[in-house]
Amino acid sequence: MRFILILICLLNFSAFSQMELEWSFFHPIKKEWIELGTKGSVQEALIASGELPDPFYGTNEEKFGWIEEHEWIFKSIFFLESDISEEFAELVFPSIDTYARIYLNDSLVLITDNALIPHSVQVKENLRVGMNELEIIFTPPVMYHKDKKKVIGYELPAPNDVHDNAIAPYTRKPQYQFGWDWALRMNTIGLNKVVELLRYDKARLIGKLMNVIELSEEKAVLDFTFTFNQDINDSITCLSSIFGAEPLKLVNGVVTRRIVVDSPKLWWPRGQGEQDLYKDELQIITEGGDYWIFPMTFGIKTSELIQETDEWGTSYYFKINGRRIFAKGADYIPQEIFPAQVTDSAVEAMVETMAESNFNMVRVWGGGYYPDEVFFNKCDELGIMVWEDLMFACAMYPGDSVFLENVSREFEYQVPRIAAHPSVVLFNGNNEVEVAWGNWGFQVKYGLYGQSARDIEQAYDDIFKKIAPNIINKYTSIPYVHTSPLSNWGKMDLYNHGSQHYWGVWHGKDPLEDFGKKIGRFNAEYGFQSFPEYQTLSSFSEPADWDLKSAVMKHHQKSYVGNDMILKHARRLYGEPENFEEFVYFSQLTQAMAVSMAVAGHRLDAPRCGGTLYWQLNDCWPAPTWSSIDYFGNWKALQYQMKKDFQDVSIVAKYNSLTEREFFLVSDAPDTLVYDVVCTIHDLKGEVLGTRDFSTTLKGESSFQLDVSDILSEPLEDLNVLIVFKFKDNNGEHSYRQFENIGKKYKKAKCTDVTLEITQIDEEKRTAVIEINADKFMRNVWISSNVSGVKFKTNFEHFLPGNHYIEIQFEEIPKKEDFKLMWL
Ligand code: BMA
Repeated sequence: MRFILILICLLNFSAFSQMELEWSFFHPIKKEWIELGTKGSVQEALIASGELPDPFYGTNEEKFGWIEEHEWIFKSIFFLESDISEEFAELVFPSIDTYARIYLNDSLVLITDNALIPHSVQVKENLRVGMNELEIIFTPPVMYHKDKKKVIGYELPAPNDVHDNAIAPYTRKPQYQFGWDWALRMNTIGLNKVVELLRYDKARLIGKLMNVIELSEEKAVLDFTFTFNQDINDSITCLSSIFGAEPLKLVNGVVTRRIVVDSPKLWWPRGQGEQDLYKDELQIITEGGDYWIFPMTFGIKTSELIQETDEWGTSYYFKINGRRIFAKGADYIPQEIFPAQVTDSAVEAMVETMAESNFNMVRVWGGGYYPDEVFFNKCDELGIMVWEDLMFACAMYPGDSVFLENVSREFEYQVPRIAAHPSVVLFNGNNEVEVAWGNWGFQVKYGLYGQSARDIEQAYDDIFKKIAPNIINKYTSIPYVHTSPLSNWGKMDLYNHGSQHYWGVWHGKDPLEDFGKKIGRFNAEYGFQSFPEYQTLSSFSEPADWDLKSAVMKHHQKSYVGNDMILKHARRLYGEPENFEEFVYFSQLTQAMAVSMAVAGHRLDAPRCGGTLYWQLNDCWPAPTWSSIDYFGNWKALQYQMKKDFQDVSIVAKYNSLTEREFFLVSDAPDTLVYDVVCTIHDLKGEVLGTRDFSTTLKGESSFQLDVSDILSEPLEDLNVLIVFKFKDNNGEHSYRQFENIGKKYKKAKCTDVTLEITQIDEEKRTAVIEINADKFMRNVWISSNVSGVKFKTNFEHFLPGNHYIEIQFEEIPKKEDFKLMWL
């Protein structure tokens, strides 16, 4: 048992100590105790003990269902040498999953019902000198809600919950763990975070929030609010290392200090300015002599969501610090199916990837959990705007008083914590709850008419139109919208109003090129699936499974639409894949093309369009999904494509049809600048057939057509050429974009035409350069590695004959045999 004692010398010498508890749990069938460690779930412990296999491999997921049919008893035994001399002894459960009764030395001390918030209880009276026994009895959600229908008389729609007893919406637990169209079902039971026994003499500071009340160039009016876990009422001095001292009153454990900052430094999204963060050190001293000292980092910005009637319909765009900003990014889902396994460094790496890929926004999607501080801190630092969903998705939710009180507690905890971060620009009530009720046929499927329908609508209004906005407005000026999308896909006029999740290609029958044509006022979701690379496929399958019809591939495809949709569109673009390997490659190219078409359409549609967030950035297990980065962090073709398409100043291709496209220089940079673009058209041997120079002045969110149609005397459509654009972006950096134009008589280069060498290995920096020599033109060259930890700076580029260099980063010194090339 780890025991950490931190003594802090304060005015009145109060102590603070933390003890991390270790657990074991009782196996209800084997009737034995199993070690858990300090955190984790029953499922993870049974994998670690060898009783259960890797749940991602093959169809192993099916071996985990029985766990939900038993109650699980956890036990922690800890020793206290002497009486507790401190004033308080508190047990803190930062994320207990989910329905639990907690007994300390045989007394029931706490009952929990929400894995999305911390729970804590004062236990000084229940502790004793010597051995102490803490016991938790977990009831799995399916058992806890076995009588759900009896309770309210009808069933709440929960189409993603794959259990016969679908109860996801009744349970305040990450909804994706009940099954999703990109996730296995893994209904964890246990402790997502470490449980601690805290001992201390004075109240604990449990909340620090800064809210921007007013902002202009001359001044910012800010309210700082500090919250303690005890109802203290006292006169205090609040001393800030930036703003000096002020006498104030602490009322019921809460104090607010108003500060006026002259000529404030602002926090801007990346690409728009600096991410200025103030680093303050605060001290609060009560008249009674209690004393707290703590750091506080904050950033000053305002955010507005502009929803106005205009010439097209109803707008939906963000203004940060009064400036309109076009949002670019993706939807973020939990990084692991087991929340306890997400590490801070993995979260930071994910946010760094967003910045590297030129995102300026991420949407935290509502079927997961509220991210930890590390996520928001990194977004603050790197200038990634956060659109934060409240955790509700694709189901109808209960409206009884127990549930409403539960979600109120959840918002009361999460909203001020999250709102304290300058990167957060929007709270959104839920993912697709309203659109589901209106369009997914729930009424017929679940027989919801009359009173039951009215109850469901009332619950919706109570949660998303009353409780959530009231709590959000109480703490922050960050805007709130009750749902996303506000408008469904379908009829053309629907694209003129508010936020949009465009699923017409995947869930409908629209052709791929509609991605660039059906454009909402703000595109918060749209996407296309692909398969992850071979190394990832090998982690859960054998070569014998590499067939779309194999049990393993079918098992990993969780979307009802299925693998045939990928094949259908891939075939249309690239022809019949010769083998599974080629299918995987085509799937990634098709996905990159689909989303790229959409992004070009969206960027060129500004100011009608206010932003573009594709579905989905990442994965929580290895499988074919809509992600652009696979479970192991490998970039798919889409991620490389987005890095280019999202550059603040970029060249994008607008597809009028699959064969007809136009090129545009597009800018989101705030400054007005002159751009010079050189276009060169090469034949596939590399000879220059023609060039043209373009020059234009662009001012934020504007574009300029680069008409290349008459550079050559023949129509481009009939030629096999490579079109290359070179330009300097708004930061003066050299950029280039290349687009192949392949007509009919095209012959793919043979393997004998290509060589690969590894050069410039730098063992210290862990970098190298891969040199590829091609005798013939190679289209969409995909280089992948069969050892993990290799990162390619560029990928899926077109190569004219000659030498090409790809910078890589590695973990282990790479060998040439580790790499594999595919091309068209
Ligand atoms: C939207 C998302 C997710 C889903 C995705 C793909 O509905 O909000 O629920 O995974 O589409 O179907």
